[in-house]
Amino acid sequence: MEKTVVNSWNEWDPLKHVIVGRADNCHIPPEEPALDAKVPEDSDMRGQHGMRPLHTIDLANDLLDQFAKQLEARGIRVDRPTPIDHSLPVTTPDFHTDSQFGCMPPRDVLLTVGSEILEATMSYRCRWFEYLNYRPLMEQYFDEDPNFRHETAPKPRLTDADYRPDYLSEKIGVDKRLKWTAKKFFVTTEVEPLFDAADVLRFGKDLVVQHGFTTNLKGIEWLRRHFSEHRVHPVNFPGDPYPIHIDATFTPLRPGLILNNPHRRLPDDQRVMFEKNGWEIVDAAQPAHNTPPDLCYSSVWLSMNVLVLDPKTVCVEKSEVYQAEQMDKLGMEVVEVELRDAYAFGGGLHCCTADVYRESTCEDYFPNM
Ligand code: DAV
Repeated sequence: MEKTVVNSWNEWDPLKHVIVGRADNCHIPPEEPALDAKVPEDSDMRGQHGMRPLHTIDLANDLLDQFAKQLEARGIRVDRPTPIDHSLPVTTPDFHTDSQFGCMPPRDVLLTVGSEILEATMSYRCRWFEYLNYRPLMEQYFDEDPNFRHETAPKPRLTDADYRPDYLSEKIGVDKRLKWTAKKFFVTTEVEPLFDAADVLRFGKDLVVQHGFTTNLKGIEWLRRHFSEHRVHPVNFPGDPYPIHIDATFTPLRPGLILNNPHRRLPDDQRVMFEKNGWEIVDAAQPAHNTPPDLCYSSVWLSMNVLVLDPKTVCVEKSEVYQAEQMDKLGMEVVEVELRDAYAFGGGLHCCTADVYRESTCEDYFPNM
């Protein structure tokens, strides 16, 4: 077997080793404050919880297996998590929830920066133990790569004090949500550091972190102190009524080029660092669908949740024809991957993967600050 190397500094350098999630035993978690704030008010998921229908799990797993095979055929090593029993409740001295979630989106939990993989605090109670799905892999990498740094962020208490009660109402309405999110009045408070790994984008020496429902300012401050050799930039995207995770909003494709969701544009004052350094931010193509699949948390903008294999090659979901067309125009070779029937399990092609190794070094792409 090839030597195991944990190392990845950005979102685009040649991918050599990756984790692809699994849909096994995935649950719709019971209501809890942070999750309620995220589930769209008209969603078919409101008021139901429990294991997802078995035939949908099987279908999602087929697609994830097929994606893993496609990557392997391109010479990329693929590892898979070991699913824990997501039906088990979680009880800590501070909270209780009747079930957990799943392990389809490793990107939400694992943040790879250089030779480190950091387990995020997470911000939903049902995701408190999600890192356990990946522990067998972390233990293996620890044994196989003497330079691998396995880190974990302080486990949050996730008491009610972490969540704004204003968001508990089921009938807030999109207008009010947009006003609140524009003011950065998010569901999470600033009692303790909270972040999901999928709110972070890696640009070599710079980390760009979305402040929103799943990551608070204290979480960003924790990341700043933790990655003390990096520059950490908080960003937010007014226009998103449910701001969780940056990867259907802002998608770097290669040095100098980023796709931005046209409904969630980066505000002018936050564009300065990109403009000063010759980075182009272009509107992403329209999604091919008007609605997300059934029982899905994410928006139709999973169209731009792509996995870059190298600065010239990108995996795009097969039905997302407009996104693929735009990639082609931008000079990227498109690898079509069928994944839409797995979206409901935690997201798209970027969500369902986590970097282990990209052939990359820590570069400074923003010398003019
Ligand atoms: O647009 O619903 C999805 C991101 C999932 N990691 C959205 C964000």
